Amino acid sequence: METNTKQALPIDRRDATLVLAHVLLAFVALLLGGIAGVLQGLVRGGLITLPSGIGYYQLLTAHGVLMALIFTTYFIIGFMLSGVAKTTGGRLLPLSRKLGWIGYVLMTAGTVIGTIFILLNKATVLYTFYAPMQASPWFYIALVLVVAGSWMSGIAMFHNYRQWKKTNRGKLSPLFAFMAVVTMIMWMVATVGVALEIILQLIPWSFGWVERVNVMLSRTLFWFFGHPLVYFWLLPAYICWYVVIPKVIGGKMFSDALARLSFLLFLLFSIPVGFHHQLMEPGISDFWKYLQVVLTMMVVIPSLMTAFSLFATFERTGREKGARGLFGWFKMLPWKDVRFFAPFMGMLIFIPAGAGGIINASNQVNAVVHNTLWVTGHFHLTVATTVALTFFGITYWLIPSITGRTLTARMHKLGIAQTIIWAVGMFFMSGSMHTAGLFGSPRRTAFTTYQDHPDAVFWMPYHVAMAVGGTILFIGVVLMVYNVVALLRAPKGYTEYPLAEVAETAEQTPRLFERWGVWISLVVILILVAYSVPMMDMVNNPVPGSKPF
Ligand code: HAS
Ligand code: CU
Repeated sequence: METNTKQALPIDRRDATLVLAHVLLAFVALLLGGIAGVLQGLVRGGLITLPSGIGYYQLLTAHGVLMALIFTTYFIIGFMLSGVAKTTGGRLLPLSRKLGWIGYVLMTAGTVIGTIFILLNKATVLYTFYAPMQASPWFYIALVLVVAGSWMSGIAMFHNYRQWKKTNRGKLSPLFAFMAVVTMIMWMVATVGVALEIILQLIPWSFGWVERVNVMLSRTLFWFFGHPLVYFWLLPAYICWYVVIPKVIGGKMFSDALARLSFLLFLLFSIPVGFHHQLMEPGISDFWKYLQVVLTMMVVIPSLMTAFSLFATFERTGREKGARGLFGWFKMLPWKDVRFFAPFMGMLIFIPAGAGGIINASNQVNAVVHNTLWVTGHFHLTVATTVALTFFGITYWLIPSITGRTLTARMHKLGIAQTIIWAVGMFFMSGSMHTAGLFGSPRRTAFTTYQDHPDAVFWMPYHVAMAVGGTILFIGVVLMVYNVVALLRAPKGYTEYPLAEVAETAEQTPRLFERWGVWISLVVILILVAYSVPMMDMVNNPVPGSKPF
């Protein structure tokens, strides 16, 4: 029995441990972040007051940091390390494995220090840590550790990929590894922005070495990172959609070339678009905002390509199974398989979520929605539903496959129940956020009646609905954590690591797609075009920043 399970693991046992360590810490963060989330939802709905000693904004910071930064990053790195190991020889090379562990230790040190300072109320600056709100220097140092750790794991993935290319000269790399490499290159270029902000501006300022920071510049450096950050969450979900889902539904991938091209377009257009978060800010001239809005619309294209590719995969697979009529294929999808159902709900919800993003990006309409709960609604659909449900869907097969256990029928049922609870909770919460936002209810605010302002009367019922949705979602968090524990204790056996093949009809993939020098140069050129002049303006005409608070 023991030897059997040993052979059955899809990746080296030592790598399986590394991956599991990442995935489990991700779910610890999800649980802690979920507790903060439900409490703040109840406060905002006017249903509870917090015990003195805990602040609303403190909880909001804990929620944002643990969910959006910690849960995602650990899960992404664990998942991508597993897939890179699986597709480049079944294991991480010794150097890669070592880097993976160094990365894990650095990230965990950062997470622990950061969480402690948030709990001490010394880092109540929300997950975007805008200056002139100031945190303890240790909070910023903690963030540097998390980013530095993620870089180690990125280098680990590059190393495995390069060695594979060396020993398989002239061959096209495995698609999963290629996608992981694109994701990590994008992440590394993007984190340069936030690293400059933290190291050159925020740390010296919070130690008191300098009195003021250039706030415009700091926000610009943040969003240079902040927008690609959202694609750092999305691309691993897309890896699952492109590479895993076709296999799970019993079909083949529509096109390898199209999948790679969409990832390359994300690499090019994810970064030079940060101004779409700053459309309402002074200090950036219209021309540069306009240019970045155009580039934002460019980055929508690879998502539309992804939607097309998925529909094609679903329809073809259905027809091969004998589906008839225009929509007969729909019924052929494996609705009772949680590996499909959870990510599918993520895809479905990404249709309105992405449409909301295009609304945000349209300059004039941004004036209506910016800084309202609408935006909070937008990102709870994108990252907290599309991405989160896809990650949950991955968990159901990833944990059993790397621990040598089976995904039982009972687990499928629990997973489907979890997905439905999540979707229903989010329908209430995010739906109310969008609506209240259109009525003008601001984001990032604790409970208030605005001195009984007449408009606040419209908002209140929606704030209560948000709290109801948030409570349902919290049940979803608890059930998900239960599911993770149940997966760890499932009966011993074999669960496949599902990776699809490409359809025979697909086009050949152009070799140009792996000429990294070309792509990285284009990234640098686009960034220089979109950012150098406006950033020089900010440096040359600094607005004297206010004193920290
Ligand atoms: Fe966003 C704000 C624009 C996508 C996350 N966004 C945010 C914030 C977050 C976030 C966290 O332009 C708040 C930051 C803060 O704290 O201030 N966003 C966009 C645009 C897109 C977009 C244009 N966002 C995302 C994704 C996120 C995310 C993805 C996380 C993962 N966003 C904005 C803007 C703001 C913003 C402004 C600033 C607002 C402000 O004023 O502050 C696009 O990338 C969206 C493209 C997506 C699509 C959808 C394609 C659909 C697919 C599914 C296919 C479905 C299938 C199912 C196949 C066009 C791929 C089959 C169905 C059957 C029925 C069979
Ligand atoms: Cu953005």
